[in-house]
Amino acid sequence: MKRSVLILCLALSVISIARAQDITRLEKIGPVTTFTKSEKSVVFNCQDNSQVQLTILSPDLVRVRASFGKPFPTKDHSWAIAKTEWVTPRWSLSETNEAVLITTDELEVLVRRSPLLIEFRNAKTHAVINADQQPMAYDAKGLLKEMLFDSRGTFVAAAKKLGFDEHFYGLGEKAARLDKRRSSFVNWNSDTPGYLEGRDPIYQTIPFYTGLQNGDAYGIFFDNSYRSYFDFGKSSQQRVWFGAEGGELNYYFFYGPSLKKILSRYADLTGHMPMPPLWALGHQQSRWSYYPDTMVEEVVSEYRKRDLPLDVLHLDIDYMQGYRVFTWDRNRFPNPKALSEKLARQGVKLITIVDPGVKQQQVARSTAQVTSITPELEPQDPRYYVFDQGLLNNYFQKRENGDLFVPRVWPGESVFVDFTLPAAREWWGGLHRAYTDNGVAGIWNDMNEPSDFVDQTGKNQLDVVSYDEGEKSTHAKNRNVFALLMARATYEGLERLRPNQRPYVITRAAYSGIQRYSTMWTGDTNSTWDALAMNIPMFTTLGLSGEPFIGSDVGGFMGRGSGELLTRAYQVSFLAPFCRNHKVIDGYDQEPWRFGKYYEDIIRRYLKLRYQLLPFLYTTLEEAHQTGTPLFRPLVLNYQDDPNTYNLDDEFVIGNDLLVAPVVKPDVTRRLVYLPKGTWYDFWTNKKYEGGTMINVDAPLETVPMFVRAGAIIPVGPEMNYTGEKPQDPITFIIYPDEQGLASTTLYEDDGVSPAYKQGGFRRTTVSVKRVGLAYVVTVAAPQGSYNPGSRKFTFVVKSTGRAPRVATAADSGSEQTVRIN
Ligand code: MIG
Repeated sequence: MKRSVLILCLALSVISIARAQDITRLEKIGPVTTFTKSEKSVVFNCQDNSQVQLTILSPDLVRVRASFGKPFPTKDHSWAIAKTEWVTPRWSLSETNEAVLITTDELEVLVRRSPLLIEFRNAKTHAVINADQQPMAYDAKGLLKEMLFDSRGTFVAAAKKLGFDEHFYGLGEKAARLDKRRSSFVNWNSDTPGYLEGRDPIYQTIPFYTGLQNGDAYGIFFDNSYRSYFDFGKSSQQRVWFGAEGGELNYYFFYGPSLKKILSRYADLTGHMPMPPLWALGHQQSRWSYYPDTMVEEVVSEYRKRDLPLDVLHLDIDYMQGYRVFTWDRNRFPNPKALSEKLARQGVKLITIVDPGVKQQQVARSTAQVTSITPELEPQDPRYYVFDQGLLNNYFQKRENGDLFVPRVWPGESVFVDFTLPAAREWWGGLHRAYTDNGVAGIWNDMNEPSDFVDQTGKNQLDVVSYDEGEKSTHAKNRNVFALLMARATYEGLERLRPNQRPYVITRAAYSGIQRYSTMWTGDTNSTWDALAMNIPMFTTLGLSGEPFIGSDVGGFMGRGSGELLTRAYQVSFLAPFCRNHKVIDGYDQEPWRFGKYYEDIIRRYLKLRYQLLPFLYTTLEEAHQTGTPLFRPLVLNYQDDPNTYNLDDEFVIGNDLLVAPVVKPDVTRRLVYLPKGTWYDFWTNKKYEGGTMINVDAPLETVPMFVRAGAIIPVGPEMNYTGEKPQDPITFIIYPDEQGLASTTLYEDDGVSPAYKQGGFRRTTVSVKRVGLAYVVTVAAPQGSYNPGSRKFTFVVKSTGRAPRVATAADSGSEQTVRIN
């Protein structure tokens, strides 16, 4: 009964929102009267006093801004943008009575004067890539007022023609399938435990998508942090539209034609993911919550006893004194430093959760200030140093009437920091000393939508004011960037506290640009097959949205799983960058051994394989850092000319070379696998397949179907139970020759911990192989970079069908060398 009422309410609200959002009723921007050209942009003045600005940032990147009914404000700021200074490329302008044409080496932007319509075309072929379906529009008459979060906003929107065969990717974390065609989405960071497919919005806001038609891709980043909407042809077959409940119509247009090129440009614009520490690629175990310290030790020793790989153990909210962030519960964790040292001897690091809610603890005026140098270890009654300091310095969010904003979260009545204040960010970052001094290796940001138990829609925060670079704006604008700024404060704090170590942060909520500061996980999933199946499109979609370091609670967070589900979940996540098993407080235990030896043995095998593949995974991760191309990819990213990949969301590729087709249904031991054109080797049997077709393969619980691209070389290291347990010696290059007998790769290595890689402290080793007669000749090029991995051996293994692999070994000479495999 309760459920059906809920469903009815949901259905009604969907219908009314759809009607409310008819953007054809909005006021269209007026026709162009005049325009002015400057060194990098063109400003169009319109009949209705609106202005439109096109800025040429690079030959494939143009920014479009519109200001309705008034000239542009002087302030132009976004928390998402990393690069504001671009070297203006060569471009030109020509005009006719009807239109103005802007041309770069790659793009033509045609601006029709009346009505004002923008069209993007390929500069070489003049083919239209993307065109306005109606002029940019705004809600001059307040038609949509009722649906706004904050009625003081003005809805702005742009509409594009929907291609008959156009496919859409991106928007970050969505509980949806890969291809977003004919669906619509809302962005409003929300705490949505146990979300199911179709639940929208969930935790993050990444207003960036790519469109792909006839193998040609473009991207649009609508950089507006207000609640935003994207409709990829759901409400109408004529148009795609996007809009927001306030702020500017401000978007960046990227031209590919390749998706990879768009992702690389998006990374330039919003920031490249820095290299995380190598240990972050290790297996991680979490639970809400492991305590006291002896329980933590028990879990770790169980891992070691059972010969299961583990690098990180997470402490969820119960390690704190009454959920006070930056404190330790002294009964549960009397000596956190000793604990972290003990774990370190077993190769395990600690990550602690940090929520944004600071317990509101009003103090008696007479009480003396805490002067301890380790306040995090002191009893926090009667004074809680974090609340004290924040209050004293005016760092907490306030309502418009000047009252402190008091949400209710885990510590009870709490306050939130105004992270738009630079001084508050610096203070918050510095507070992490409470962890780093105690040997904690990384920080896990949760509840940063920000979640408020009083009300999850944000209404309770409507009039909360943030400094916002002096703009003093309210929640409607700041909600979606709260987590980005909290992660930034955390990252920058860790950087200052431990300048010789790469910070490691995990976040639940986000806005575009988050990849500069944090990795992410997909929040409170269910321990169900449906939720597991969604891992694949969610991970690949995040990768296509500029977030390469992602993962999900392995086995699912809520509800009771099973051995089969957990095993299949590992067969998806053992190749995800973030591989952490985590479980809700009242759920059935889910560590790898909890369902018996049969499942544990299979899980062990995949975890061990992950650790062997670390040289390969790390190399692919570095590619994400450099180029923005994610590690965990949908096939369409590598094969965008192949329509068979456009909505394929039960397979993925790691980098360019390893295709994985997991089973995400119960009781299934065979499945269909689509292999793109080219030759593929079965990872387990070396059997060769010709791609471009669907094959039917065995997939018993022990085996996840995996295929290696012919022409690839996969570098692997020794088996390990934690990163750094052994030197990477030997590095084994597993060679999968193509039809011509060729294969190649470039291995990336660095020290795995320090920021030295930014100054050339890495080693790149290119290995190429060719068949000469019956033998194979391997050439190892002289390595690049100043990192020295020390003396070690290389092993070369040539895989071929139907015969034993051929092997040769040689010492790594540190310079160019040739090895013959007979
Ligand atoms: O209100 O810290 O998504 O991973 O275990 C729940 C307790 C708060 C939500 C996170 C989950 C975590 C839990 N948190």
